Amino acid sequence: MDISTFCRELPKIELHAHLNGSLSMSTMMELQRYLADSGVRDETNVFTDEFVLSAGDTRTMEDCFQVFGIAHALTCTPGALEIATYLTLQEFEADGCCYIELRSTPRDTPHMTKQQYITAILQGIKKFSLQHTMESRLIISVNRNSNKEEAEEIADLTIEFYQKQPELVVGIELSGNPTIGEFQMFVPTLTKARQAGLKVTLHCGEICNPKEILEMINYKPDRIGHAICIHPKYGGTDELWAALCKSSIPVEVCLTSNVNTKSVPSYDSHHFKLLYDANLPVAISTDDKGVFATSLSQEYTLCAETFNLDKAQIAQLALSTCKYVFDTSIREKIQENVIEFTNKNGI
Ligand code: 6MZ
Repeated sequence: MDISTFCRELPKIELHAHLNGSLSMSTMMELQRYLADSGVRDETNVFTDEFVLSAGDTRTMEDCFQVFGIAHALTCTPGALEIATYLTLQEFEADGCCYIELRSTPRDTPHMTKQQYITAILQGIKKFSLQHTMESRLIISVNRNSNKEEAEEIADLTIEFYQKQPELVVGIELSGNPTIGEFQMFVPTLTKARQAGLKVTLHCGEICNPKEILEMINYKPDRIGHAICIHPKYGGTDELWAALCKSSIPVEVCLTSNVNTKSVPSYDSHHFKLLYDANLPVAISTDDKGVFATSLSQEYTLCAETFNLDKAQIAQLALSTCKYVFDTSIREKIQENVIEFTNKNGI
């Protein structure tokens, strides 16, 4: 079996996937048809081609954040959002994913409230789970461009849904354009959710901001996303790198996203190698599989080919990722999936 087939068939765990960044072109087309049929005023006359960003694209990191508006126009009703969730989960499962923590930022739209937004995604997850074996959970996102009141509102909703459906809602996270907002402002809000029992993950070090990165590491989140500008080689400092190594916080690594947003210049120079060589916990993830035209198996394949990892090392990456899932009750079950596959393939 060649490495890309191996990576495709390996049971994988996705821990960093933004719903609206994960919509495939076919899902977007389906949503356009659905909205037209539902008689929703067509704000979706959008150029879906503009949605995909690839390496060498001249758009800046700031420009990247504009493209999410295209997906947002298509997920503006509860029905559309439920379909988007269902189809996206279906694609992850078809790609060999056995457990996913999908994340999304609740929005008020002319057609729904934030509460209805969360309900629609959970509806999509439940419907999917009735007919499929992949296990799906939800992490609620807080956008860095929110004000305190909005962040607080989202955290309160997250806690409310978590208390009612702890089997589905597992965490809260901070994301959005890293050039906007300050982590410190969100600390009381995130802490409230954490004290209620939710796990926390933070987008950390997507741009160089040593003060904020240190504050984030010291906050001891359950995971962090990206973790680029930490080592001195990547614009970080010895102090930050030492803090990360000491913390052992698992890092959600998104190779294609980081290259396409130009946060790292190339796959070869991606900081995955540093994290891996330092034996730090990593979870290979897609970030926005629609925007960056990737898949989880493609990210594993890229990782194997770029850093010369063999099948046993790749399988070990999937296996160790099981330890970092927020729903700890499912850990053993998904570990068994990976082990069964490796045993079957003599690895
Ligand atoms: C930071 C990102 C991101 O929440 O509407 N998002 N935040 N860094 C990234 N790296 C490229 N990629 C996506 O999905 C889209 C939202 O996820 C966040 C942004 O806030 C974006 O608007 P949802 O489902």
